[in-house]
Amino acid sequence: MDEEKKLLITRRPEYAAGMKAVVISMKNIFARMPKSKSFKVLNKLNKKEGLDCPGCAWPDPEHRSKLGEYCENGVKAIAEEAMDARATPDFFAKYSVEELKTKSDYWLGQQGRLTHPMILYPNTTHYEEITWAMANKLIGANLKALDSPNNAAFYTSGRTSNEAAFLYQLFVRMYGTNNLPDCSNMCHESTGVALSKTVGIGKGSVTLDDLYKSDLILIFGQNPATNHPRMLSSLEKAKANGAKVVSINPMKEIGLVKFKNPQTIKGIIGGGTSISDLYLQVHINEDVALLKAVMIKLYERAKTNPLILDEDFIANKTAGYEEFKADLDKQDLTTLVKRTGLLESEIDTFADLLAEHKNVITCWGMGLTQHVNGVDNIQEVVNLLLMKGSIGKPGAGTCPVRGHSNVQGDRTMGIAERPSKELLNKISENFGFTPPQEDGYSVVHAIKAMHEEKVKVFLGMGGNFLSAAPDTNYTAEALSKCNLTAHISTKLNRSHLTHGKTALILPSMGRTDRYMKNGKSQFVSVENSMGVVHTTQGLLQPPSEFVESEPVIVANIAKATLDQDKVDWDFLIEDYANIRDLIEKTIAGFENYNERLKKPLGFELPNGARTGNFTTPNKKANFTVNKVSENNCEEGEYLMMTTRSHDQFNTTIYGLDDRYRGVFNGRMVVFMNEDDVKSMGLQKEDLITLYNNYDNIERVVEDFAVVPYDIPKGCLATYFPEANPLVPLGLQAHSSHTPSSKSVKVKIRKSKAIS
Ligand SMILES: Nc1nc2c(c(=O)[nH]1)N[C@H]1C(S)=C(S)[C@@H](COP(=O)(O)OP(=O)(O)OC[C@H]3O[C@@H](n4cnc5c(=O)[nH]c(N)nc54)[C@H](O)[C@@H]3O)O[C@H]1N2
Ligand SMILES: Nc1nc2c(c(=O)[nH]1)N[C@H]1C(S)=C(S)[C@@H](COP(=O)(O)OP(=O)(O)OC[C@H]3O[C@@H](n4cnc5c(=O)[nH]c(N)nc54)[C@H](O)[C@@H]3O)O[C@H]1N2
Ligand code: SF4
Ligand SMILES: [Mo]
Repeated sequence: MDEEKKLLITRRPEYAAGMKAVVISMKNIFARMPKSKSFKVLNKLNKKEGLDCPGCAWPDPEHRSKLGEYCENGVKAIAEEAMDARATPDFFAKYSVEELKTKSDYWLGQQGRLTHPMILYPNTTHYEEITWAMANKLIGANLKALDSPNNAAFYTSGRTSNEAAFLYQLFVRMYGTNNLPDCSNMCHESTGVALSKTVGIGKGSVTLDDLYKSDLILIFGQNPATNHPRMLSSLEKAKANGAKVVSINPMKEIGLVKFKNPQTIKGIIGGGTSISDLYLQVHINEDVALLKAVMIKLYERAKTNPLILDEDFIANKTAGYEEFKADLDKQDLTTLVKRTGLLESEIDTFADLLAEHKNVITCWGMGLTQHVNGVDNIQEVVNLLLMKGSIGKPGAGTCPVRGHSNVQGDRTMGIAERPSKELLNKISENFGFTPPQEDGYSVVHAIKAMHEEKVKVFLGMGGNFLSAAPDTNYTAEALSKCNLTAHISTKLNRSHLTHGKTALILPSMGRTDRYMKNGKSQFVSVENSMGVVHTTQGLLQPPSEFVESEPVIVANIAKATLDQDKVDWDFLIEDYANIRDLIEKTIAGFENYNERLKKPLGFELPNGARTGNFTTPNKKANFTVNKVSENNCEEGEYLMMTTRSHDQFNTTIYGLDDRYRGVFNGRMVVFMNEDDVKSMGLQKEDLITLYNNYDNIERVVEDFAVVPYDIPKGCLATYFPEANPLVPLGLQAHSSHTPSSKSVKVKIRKSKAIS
């Protein structure tokens, strides 16, 4: 990949995937590792008892394709982790931290796997090698020196296994804090909050089988062709069974239009499968307005055909219906329709589809969660499902599509800054200490606390906190104020370069690495987006003898920090089955954990909403009253979303193309409606500056090239993390505190010509 190549903006392709996806994925992996090694891993990828893909959390089907049950982006995730390149101590001796800061995220990633624990001492310029023993001692000493355990924050990113996550939260709580901010806070937290309140479980209710049985699938704010590519195969199967699909998304995402499945003859030589029967290009953050409008129209249709609604379900299984209905009756349809930016006839077609079909599934991604009213968005989706009685029965329900491959499992294991009383009681019962009871810091709270110098030690279990977080400049200041920042990482990233007074990089094994203990190869377990827990086993030689597995790293930090004898950390890491025995005792739903993991497909966790047993306090599914968004842009203001390109996994940049949107060799772009481009006197590829002014602070990013695109007027799209400096920390969802990175008001001006 050549970073010097000129930006190229072309027409979008007509479909997603096809043979091109296969060719590109193979090119990508062969550029990073030998063919023999590539095939060795790919042969095991997503096989029963094999290696779980480190990419997204989309579940594996029961019957796996002989051609390989993985996608282009799964291959890229493997290649990025298992690549042959190495960032050794020599590399760190060659480049100062200041020099590394000038490099792109893509370049940093291409330097390869980390091989040794490294330290940056105060007031020095280069990372140097350190032993594990010294590194652990330093972390322990820094943690012990704090006035209160609440002066430390312990971040987690969602690739961490169940075993490592369980040990990590146990260590953190024994140390004495619930400061466990998590990538979930920036991701599906709004989902967790909304679903817990309305249906009693913060996870989705459907299985893959439900998708195949559904008659109508609604996909809100999600781009599966890039972020959950195998979801397209599941949608193809659902469509073959007769399901209709409606996509609700401001941007025209090509994978939601047409898919060519490279695993079928039809996909290779045929015309492919049309995915969406209806594509609603709603204005950014007007999903509540759209849902209200379509629900009003459903009631109109129900006057002549009451069977459209499930009155029995509403009467027997739900609460809050009167308030919900009374509020809906007060809404003005014309105003709602106007807010959506859609034609009323499009909303009529949507209402007809909803009226004609009984079993509805709603899928959603970051397009619903990352708004100030993110929780309202999801609660309103639930209202629609409840009207239709479409939850708790086959072929219907909620399907939030999770991001990281084990983000859901990490939460189940107790990575939570607001833990349930049930979890805390179990910990106290099993481990003989009283865990902290007060809420800890979420991501945005942790950033503020670091900035205010209330948090002085930051430990990251995976992830790239600086680049993932909002308000990049403020977050950088916050991290710089810490005494110690330490990251357990597989690859070099920007969070290692904006650091506390002392900084540590602790090299970790990833999914693909084989972990041997006492001559036995250990496996770990993970939970997918549909609540199925199963094993994953690495098979490659780790990058160096100094790279440790995550549970071992946690156990050794715990030993260096805690003066206790309640947990025998060495025994736990002797055999990971010992950790699973403790999980079984502590976390509901994990009875016979070790035994049940022997089943090739793993096992399903209990899910009340799936069976119609709502575990809310009133034992009902709850209707709610939700407000439409409060985004009213003034003249010259746009609403900007930050989204993913096809060549990235969050802050890891695999390449510089976004081929499904026709953009090549560049990421500093802004997608804009063609009329807006014209009315601003701009042209394709003009460089513009984006800026805003929240809380009297001007936030600015410069030199983004204009890409005219099929997106509603008044809406802009940029890539994450390049546009994160524009997302104010204070702009966050009510109740979930998720940064509002999909609706940021910005203004634009032409950048000064570079002479
Ligand atoms: N290859 C790859 N796979 C990934 C990731 C990755 O970066 N790369 N990231 C992983 C992670 S952690 C996550 S959380 C998921 C994310 O997966 P997605 O949820 O698909 O994430 P985004 O790319 O942020 O895109 C969200 C979609 O929401 C739309 N959208 C934006 N604003 C609105 C709105 O107001 N309303 C509606 N209806 N739609 C809106 C955008 O146009 C876009 O299509 O993917 C996971 N999988
Ligand atoms: N503006 C904006 N901001 C966003 C988003 C957005 O849509 N827009 N999306 C948000 C979302 S949904 C999420 S989930 C967050 C993601 O936030 P994070 O989870 O913090 O970010 P990642 O980029 O996934 O983390 C990548 C790093 O994880 C490390 N890593 C990878 N695999 C492993 C492993 O197996 N073990 C260990 N120990 N380390 C590993 C590598 O060092 C790599 O550099 O970003 C959020 N930020
Ligand atoms: S859909 Fe997700 S989990 Fe499956 S192979 Fe692709 S990236 Fe991996
Ligand atoms: Mo995410």
